[in-house]
Amino acid sequence: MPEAMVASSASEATSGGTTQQVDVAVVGAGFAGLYLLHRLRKAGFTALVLEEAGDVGGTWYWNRYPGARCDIQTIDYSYTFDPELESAWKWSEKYATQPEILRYLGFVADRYDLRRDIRFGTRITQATWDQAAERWLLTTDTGASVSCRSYIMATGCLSAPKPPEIDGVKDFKGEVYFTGRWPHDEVKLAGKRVAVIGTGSSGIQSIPLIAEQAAHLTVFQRTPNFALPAHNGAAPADRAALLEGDRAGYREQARWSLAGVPWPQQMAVSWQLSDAERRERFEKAWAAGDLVYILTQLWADQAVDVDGNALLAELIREKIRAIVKDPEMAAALSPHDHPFGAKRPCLNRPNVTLVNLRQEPIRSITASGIKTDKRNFDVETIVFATGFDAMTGAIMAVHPITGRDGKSLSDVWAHGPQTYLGLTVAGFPNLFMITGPGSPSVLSNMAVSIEQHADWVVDRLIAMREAGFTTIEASETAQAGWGRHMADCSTLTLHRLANTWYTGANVPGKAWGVMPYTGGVGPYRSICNEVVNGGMLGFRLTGPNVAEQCNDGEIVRLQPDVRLVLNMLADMKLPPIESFGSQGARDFVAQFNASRPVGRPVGEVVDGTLQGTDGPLRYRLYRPATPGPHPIVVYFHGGGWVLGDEQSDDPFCRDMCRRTGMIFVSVDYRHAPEHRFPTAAEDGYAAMRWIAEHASELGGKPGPVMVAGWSAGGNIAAVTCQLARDRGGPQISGQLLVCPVTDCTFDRPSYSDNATGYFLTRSLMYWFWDLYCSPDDRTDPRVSPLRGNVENLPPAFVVTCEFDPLRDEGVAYAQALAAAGVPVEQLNARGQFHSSFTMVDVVITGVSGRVQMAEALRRFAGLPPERKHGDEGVRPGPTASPHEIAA
Ligand code: NA7
Repeated sequence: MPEAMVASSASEATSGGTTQQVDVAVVGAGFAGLYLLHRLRKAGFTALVLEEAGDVGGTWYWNRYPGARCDIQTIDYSYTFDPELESAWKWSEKYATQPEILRYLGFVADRYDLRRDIRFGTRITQATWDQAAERWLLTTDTGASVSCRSYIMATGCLSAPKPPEIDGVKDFKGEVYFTGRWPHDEVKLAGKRVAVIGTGSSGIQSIPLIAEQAAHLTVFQRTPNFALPAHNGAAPADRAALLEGDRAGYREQARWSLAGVPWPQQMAVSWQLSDAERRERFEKAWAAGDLVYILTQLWADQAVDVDGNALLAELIREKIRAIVKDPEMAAALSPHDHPFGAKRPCLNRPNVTLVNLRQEPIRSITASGIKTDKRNFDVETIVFATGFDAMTGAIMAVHPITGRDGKSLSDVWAHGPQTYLGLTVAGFPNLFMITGPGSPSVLSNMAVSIEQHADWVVDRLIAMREAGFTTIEASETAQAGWGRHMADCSTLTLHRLANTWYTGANVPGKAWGVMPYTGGVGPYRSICNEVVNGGMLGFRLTGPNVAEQCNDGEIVRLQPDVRLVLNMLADMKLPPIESFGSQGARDFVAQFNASRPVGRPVGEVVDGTLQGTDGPLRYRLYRPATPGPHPIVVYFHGGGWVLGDEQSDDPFCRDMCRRTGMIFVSVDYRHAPEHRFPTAAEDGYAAMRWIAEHASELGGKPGPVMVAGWSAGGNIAAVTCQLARDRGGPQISGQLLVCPVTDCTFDRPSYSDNATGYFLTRSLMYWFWDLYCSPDDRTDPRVSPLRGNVENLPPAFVVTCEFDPLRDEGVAYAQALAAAGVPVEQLNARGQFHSSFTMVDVVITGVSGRVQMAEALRRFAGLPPERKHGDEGVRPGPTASPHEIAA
């Protein structure tokens, strides 16, 4: 190994040795550290990399166990910053082996002459922020210390092996190896009795190769993992052609994709596809042997919905049963306890006998082997493939990291990592992490994420230098906001449902939480850019000769899926809906609805007509698959009294029908401008009356009905309750008002806070009001129920959304009901917009709200709560908890 050569930048003697002075110190000489060094140097900073290992490579230096390979196709797992580098290196295989990746990193180090600024064989023992000097002091195990203005942890996510928490490891007389710290000298396993503990990626990759050498191999498996064939070989011609055809375009697409590999977003949902179509897609993915492909390309709900995921998991288990003939062994190898993709699946497959630790847990390790509850296994070598203290382990290995006011990072992170953007931590000025917890990191193509992080950090350092700032620090507000956004994102995926290193659950005592950012690489990149464009939002910047700058705030207040939807709509640059005219707006809505995911199946959908005041009105009835009779909910669609019909909220009605186990009857009341006030209100009341009178014929329970409605439909539902009370019935047992219109004034703050940018605009509301109701009529309780008598009304569940012009009038109505003694619960949905709850299967974060709505309706009907859909597992968290404002 070449001796480290270190740049002779300014150094000064200290009592413990010399202290080298640099602008930036980077810890780690893996993918991230190497690129950082290259960029920092080019930007004119003095920079030094400190690396514990004897050479470059990071994770790929240490993880050299037999069979170690990457699981992202290597053409994607490469640096992209220099086209000349790209043409100078050719990967030999689709999934390169560890030695080839290590050679590549060595090649990069040589090409840019990086080693001269890397101090190898040096471990950082402590890092301390010196507030007066505005510098970090890094202490090392060699005695020489480093003083730097900025300190960058490029320590990797999977680089601190998890210590084996099994009793007796020290008693074992044979040889012990860790896959994550495999020796550089040859390990002789030939003819030996070997045990491998762990069947994650490292175990599964190494087992076949160890089995080839060992006389006998015993594999100790606690949790079976999904393993897929990798079909390794040359890079697939189609992917290579795509890359070669337009290298810059391909790379750019990767940067904006969800996982850092350019695959399109799947639109078809699982229940839209037939069995045969699903199978065909699955077989194609199985044959492709591509992790990102099978994780993202089968159907849109595979990673976000328990049912959609279960279909895929069962297809994989079918494959396992077909390959492993012994049914007992096949069962032992078949994962059932976690959704596919929630643990990192493995490409490859073990074919050895194994010990199922679920049936006979390891008691201890003895001098001669491994003792389980049932047996003793005599072995000469134990290989621990037991994984890593992921994401935080390598950062916390520098201990203590002491920030401003003597704060220790391990204290700040005692209950789990808190970061701003996964890049910085409040209280730790000028400290950066590359692919830290809170960034897409391990849920992405690391090469893409590393380049983005390194570029972002170095660009900020350059900008600070130009502006005269010497410190940068995340604010507590920004960090707390990022924590909320992280939690919101994690409700979107199924990662929360598995005990994995993604959540810290693999390390006893570690705080639980989904550590990587699950919102995707492209969205994350745009957020990082927005922080910069927003004047370094959420960062405090100081410098000796400039005024302090702190543009404080939260970078993402919308729910992540709402943000995606709104960004998509903004990209479409649509003219305002009101500019289409009423018919044009109806056509637009019809077209828009045609492109949404189809609603989920219910027991039966029946179209019919009912008798309104002036003639027939259409309705659509959604019947649950369970035996009836069912309670009935009369539903009024949204659309500002102008747009929509009995089918326009189809996915919402289906979803609520499934969740409540109730009949939903969606009514097509007449619309403005053809039919102005009070037609919609009177149609609503008449329809409700007819449905209540015909409940039995419709298959419903006779007796009180419930009403529900969204937006203008919420207005009609609220009005219907007042009319039913005043006109002698029929009896209504509860009202669900989702973002209802309740009043004709436009001066509440939500009308200005959310006037534009959230799809339902203030000007669209003005237009709806103008078409439906003349100014003279607007205070009539049949259109402004808030102006009416709100006493003695049925119990209500009122939903309001933070980013909705109608938010405050919904809140006002709930408060008025409560003040009048009506039992009311109110859901203030944080980060949601007007359409969040009706955009079923698009705005997934709306699930927890719909679960609460369904529970409220069941309470109104006197039914017990029912939890039968997998997605109720979504932790409501702080997103949308109903708060009872009156009993
Ligand atoms: P993983 O994926 O964390 O796998 C570790 C394996 O070791 C897994 O099967 C664990 O079972 C098992 N394990 C861990 N501790 C024990 C104990 N105490 N007893 C028995 N079995 C145990 O780590 P890898 O190194 O394989 O892969 C990490 C990542 O590197 C991978 O995802 C790729 O991205 C590259 P468990 O599942 O916890 O029941």
